[in-house]
Amino acid sequence: MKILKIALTVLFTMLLGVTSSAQHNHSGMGSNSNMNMNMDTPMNMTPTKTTTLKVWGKCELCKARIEKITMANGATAADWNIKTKFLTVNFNPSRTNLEYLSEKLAKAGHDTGLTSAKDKAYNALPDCCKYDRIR
Ligand SMILES: [Cu+2]
Repeated sequence: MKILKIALTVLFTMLLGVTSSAQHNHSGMGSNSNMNMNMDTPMNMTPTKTTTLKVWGKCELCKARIEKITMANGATAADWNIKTKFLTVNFNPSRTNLEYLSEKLAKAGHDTGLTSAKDKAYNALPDCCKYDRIR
């Protein structure tokens, strides 16, 4: 019985070690592979942050694209309002940040409150998504 207890303790310690080293290896931005695993890990003590960013767009396709890009780049929640053009985003500041998300959205053709999309990126949007640019 005692041996079993020791074996379990060792196993548990090993599992803990694996989990915590896996977490440390994630600097966040490039890879999405293990994102779901880390999102709700109780060991992850950094509080998430909710903020808004103006993102220009036009239709439901824009909404899907904007939210998809935001989620793919480290956000834990994303909701773009088609009327107000505000993206409400929740993220862990140790994983991503608003400037980074903004640049990714601009690369897909969406101007934001922080970043202007290149003309080339805007022109590559489907016709239904060509919102009126203010600049
Ligand atoms: Cu659209």
